[in-house]
Amino acid sequence: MAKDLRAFIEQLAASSADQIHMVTRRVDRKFDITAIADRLAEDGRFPALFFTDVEGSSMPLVINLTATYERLALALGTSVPDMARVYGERQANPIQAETVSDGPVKEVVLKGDAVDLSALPIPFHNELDAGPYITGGVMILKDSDTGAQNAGLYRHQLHDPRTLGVYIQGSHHGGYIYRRNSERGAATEFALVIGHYPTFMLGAVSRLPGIGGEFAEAGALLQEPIELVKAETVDLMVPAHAEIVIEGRLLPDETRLEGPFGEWTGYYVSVGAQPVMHVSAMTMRRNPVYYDVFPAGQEHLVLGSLPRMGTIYRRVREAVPGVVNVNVPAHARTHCYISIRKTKDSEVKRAAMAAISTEPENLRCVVVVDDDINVFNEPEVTWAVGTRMRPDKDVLTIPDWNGPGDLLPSNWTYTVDGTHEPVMGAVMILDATKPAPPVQYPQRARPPQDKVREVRLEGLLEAFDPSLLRPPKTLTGD
Ligand SMILES: Cc1cc2nc3c(=O)[nH]c(=O)nc-3n(C[C@H](O)[C@H](O)[C@H](O)COP(=O)(O)O)c2cc1C
Ligand SMILES: [Mn+2]
Repeated sequence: MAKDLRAFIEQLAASSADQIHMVTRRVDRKFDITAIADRLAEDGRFPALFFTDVEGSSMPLVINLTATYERLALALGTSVPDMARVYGERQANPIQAETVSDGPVKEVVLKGDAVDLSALPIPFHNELDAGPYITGGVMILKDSDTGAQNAGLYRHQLHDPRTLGVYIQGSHHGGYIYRRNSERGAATEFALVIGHYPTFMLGAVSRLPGIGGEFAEAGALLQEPIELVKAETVDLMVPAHAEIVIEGRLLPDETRLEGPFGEWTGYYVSVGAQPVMHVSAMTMRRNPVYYDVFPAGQEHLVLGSLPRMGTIYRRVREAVPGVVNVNVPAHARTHCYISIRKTKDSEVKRAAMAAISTEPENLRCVVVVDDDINVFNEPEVTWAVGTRMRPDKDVLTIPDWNGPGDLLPSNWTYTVDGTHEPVMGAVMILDATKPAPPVQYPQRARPPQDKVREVRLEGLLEAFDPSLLRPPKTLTGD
């Protein structure tokens, strides 16, 4: 069976009862869905939520499906401590997509006036969002110079039942393709894919050299080729096993006000004139599941960070072969923790430099630790910073490293009269490693680790018996 959205939902439900929950009570698409997810997040819970009754839509909606590293690791068939390495290694071996003649995404074909995007359960997510947003859509565009298909995950405001907006950051390929076509006065065809196996979304978010290659990347992550079918009204190939595909055109230089929208930084930043997407067709399964990403929350961060972690791991390994692991924490995509088996003091800066050159826009704080520190255990990382770093020597700040402006609010200055100007931002490298051998540093105090690994907890811990604290009964007859 091809790996698709529903295959992953089933896999998840089978993996553990806590991973996915169903909500059958009717919810309003205006904030009910994200309010429930946010309430759970307050308690540190990020289960996938399957809503069966969204007001005004007959389609179920799944949010938070891709909100934790554990679930993304499950999709990759690996574990969290191994996922950056696995991701980096698979990236190096793309698997080309295959063309097929038909697929489940064609079970229903709607064209022209028959399309009504308001039939999709597109939510309003955060309080000041300008409207409902499609947050889990992968947009496919074709590079008119090479014919290569490019894919990226971008935000799409619902303007009206057959019109969407799109915000593409300047350096991303999607924007480049659209600008180039606009310069020539040509329209840009698009296909917007909603709902697939999580690795398809990860492939679309991966930062690849040159335009295109995302489907082959997704195939590598999936370990099987993505199957593609011809779109109905545009000259593009779309995944046969998607839930929903929306097709249409962007007209040259046509813009409409887009935003505000709560972004991955946790702020509303960008509002402005952005390209407009005119819809010509929608194809889908007979019973599609609408895939939604909770923006400005952990799901947005995790989905954006794993592809970067994989790339950072690969680049750092080129610079420092003794790299052990990399974590971009789920709650702070601006941070990166790298553990290395250090042999020379210079390896710290080399590792950090490799990481920041991979991810120049977003990283603010890179912490390098020794190999005895688990980078996925943040208290341990903080402990290493507190006990192995000397702030006067081990902090390196690189000014004017990124920006000016863009999505990070600290890359702007703000004035009391309400104006703001873009400025350059800096990055900080913290060396929280011990001096390289043969220098001796005090030993870490803990029980022997081989002894800890031998502990078997099953059946070890029993319910406490309070009678143990009562005085022993005196013998009868005294
Ligand atoms: C949930 C999520 C939402 C995203 N939204 C946007 C967006 O609105 N605009 C954008 O330019 N990039 C966005 N990205 C990042 C791009 O998908 C990513 O950088 C991708 O590699 C861009 O592909 P491209 O360079 O081929 O255009 C988002 C990523 C994630 C995970
Ligand atoms: Mn690309």
